[in-house]
Amino acid sequence: MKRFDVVTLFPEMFAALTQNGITGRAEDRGVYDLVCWNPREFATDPRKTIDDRPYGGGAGMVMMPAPLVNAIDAAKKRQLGSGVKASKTIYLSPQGRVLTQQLVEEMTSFDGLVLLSGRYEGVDERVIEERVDLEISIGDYVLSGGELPAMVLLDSLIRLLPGAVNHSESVIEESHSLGMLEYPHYTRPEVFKGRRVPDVLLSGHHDQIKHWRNEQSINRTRSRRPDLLEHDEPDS
Ligand code: 4FV
Repeated sequence: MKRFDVVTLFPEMFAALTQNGITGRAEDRGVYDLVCWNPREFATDPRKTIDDRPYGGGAGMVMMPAPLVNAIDAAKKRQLGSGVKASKTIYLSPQGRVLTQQLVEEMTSFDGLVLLSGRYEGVDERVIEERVDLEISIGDYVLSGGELPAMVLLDSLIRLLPGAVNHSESVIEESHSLGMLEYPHYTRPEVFKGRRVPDVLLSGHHDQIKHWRNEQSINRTRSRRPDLLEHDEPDS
């Protein structure tokens, strides 16, 4: 079982992941468990303060180091206590390495992840220096919190875990894991608003279908995301 721990001021948000769809069913199946740690419960003052004004001035607030480090240490203690060997602590932030399918596949090797979801302007830099192994960004835009990025990361990871998806829901032949965009998908009816399903898909010729789909992926990738092809031109 994978162990996921999240340090967040909004633990209730993670019900979106654990109560729904493939990620919800995977938790029910014991593929992973997810525990949230609220830094407020690790605040050191009676008023449970977890944020303060930035040194050097400027707008907004910064998350204080102590409540975060205390929460991260509690999460790591839980992971160690439940037999986790390889655990990584990840801070979700726009300053991080941009998430790709390849990076997600690399992270399936860790049996434990501690995710730090920030709020306000971010966290005190010394938390990152002291406790963070890797910073990850889900994209070059600014959100109001790190909870949605943490769920994006967890969703993309959980669906790759053994036992998470049924064979009919295969994640194997996914174009993105091949560094390309997905071919178009069709289902019944054969004609919708006068638009027909491409004949090759109705032909039953699996080789021709596979070839057509590969062509579609290459053409779409070339026209929409040529940057994805920079690395290597897949052999047609
Ligand atoms: C973000 C991203 C992101 C920055 C300040 C939360 C916000 C606020 N995280 N990929 N893009 N985080 O915008 O990961 O605390």
